Amino acid sequence: MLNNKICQLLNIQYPIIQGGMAWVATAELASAVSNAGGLGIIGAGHMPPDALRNEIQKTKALTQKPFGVNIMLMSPFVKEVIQVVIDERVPVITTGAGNPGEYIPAFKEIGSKVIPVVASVALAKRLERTGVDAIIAEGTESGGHVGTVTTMALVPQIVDAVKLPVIAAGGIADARGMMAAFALGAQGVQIGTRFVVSEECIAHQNYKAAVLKAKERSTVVTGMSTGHPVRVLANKLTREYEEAEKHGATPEELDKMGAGKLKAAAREGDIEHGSIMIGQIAGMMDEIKPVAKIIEDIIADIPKVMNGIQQNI
Ligand code: TUI
Repeated sequence: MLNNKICQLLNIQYPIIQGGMAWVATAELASAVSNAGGLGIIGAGHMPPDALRNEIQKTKALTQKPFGVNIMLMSPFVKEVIQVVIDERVPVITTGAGNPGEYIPAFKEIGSKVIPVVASVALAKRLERTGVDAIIAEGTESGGHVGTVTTMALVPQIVDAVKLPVIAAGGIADARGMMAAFALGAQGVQIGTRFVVSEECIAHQNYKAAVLKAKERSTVVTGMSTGHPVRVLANKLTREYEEAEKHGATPEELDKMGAGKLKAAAREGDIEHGSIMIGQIAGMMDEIKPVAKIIEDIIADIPKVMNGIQQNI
C-alpha cells in the first residue's frame, strides 16, 4: 500500500501491526507476520531481559523484515528490558499499560520508531509532544489490559486530537474492521486476537480451542478495582476473582490471584484456572489459519468491503 503513511513509516507492505501479546507473541509469530508483509511484534510482557534478548535474536534469524517489541510498562524488569531493546537496536518499539514519556529520548537516539498504545485522548496528546512516530488507539474490545472507551468512540477522538498517524486496535480481525478503522481516520490497524488462532502462534492448543469456542459475550473485564482491568475469557478463575472482589479483597490480594495465570493458560493449557486474555472479536474466530493466509484474506477482501460501502451511499 504505497500511499499509506504507516507502511512508509515502518517500511512494511501492509499497515497491519500484530498485537504485542505477552507469552503468546514470540519470535515464531512475530517473524511470520513480518515475513507476510505486516509488522510482527514480540510481546515482552513480564519477560526477564535475557529471555527477551534471546527472542529478539531468534526473530532476527527468522526474518530480514522490520519487526518490533512491545514493552509492557508495568513489568518489574522494565528498565532492563528497555536496555536490551536499545542494545539490540530493535526497529520499532510499541509500549503498553502506562506512559512511556521518560523513555522516548533513548528510543529516538538509536533511530527506532516509537508507537505507544493509549486508551485515552489525554495521553495521546501528551505523547505527541514527546516526539513519538504514531499512536495506537486501543479500544476496550481488546484483550488483556484495557481502557474503558470503545474503538468506535476512541479512534476518531484521537484522530481529531493529534496530527500523528493513528493505528486503531480493539475488535479488528478482518477487512470489514480494517475499513471501519480507516473510515474513522486511522491509517493502520493492530490485530491481536486473529493472530492468536494462527498456525504459527505458540499458544497452547487448549487456549486456541477456547478462543475458537468463544461467543461475542464470552469475555469479561476483571480487576476494575485494582486500577488495571484485564479482558479475559470467563472461566473458574474469573468467577473466583469476582467473588473475591465482591468480598472486599485488596488490590494486592487480587493482583496475587492473577500472578502467573497468563502463562498457565497460554503455555501450560490450564484454561480453567489460567487467564485467557483475548478480545471481544474472539466470537468471530472459527478456524486456525497460517499467518500469511490471515493477512492475504484481509487484503483480498478489501475491494468487496469497499463495494459494499459504495452500494449504500
Ligand atoms: O498493555 C496492553 N495490554 C496488555 S498488557 C498485559 S500484561 C498484564 N498482565 C497482568 C495485568 C495487567 C497487564 C496484557 N495486556 N494494551 C495496551 C494498553 N495500554 N491498553 C491500555 C493501556 C494504557 C492504560 C493506561 C496505556 C496508558 C495508560 O496510561 C496511564 C497513565 O499513566 O497515563
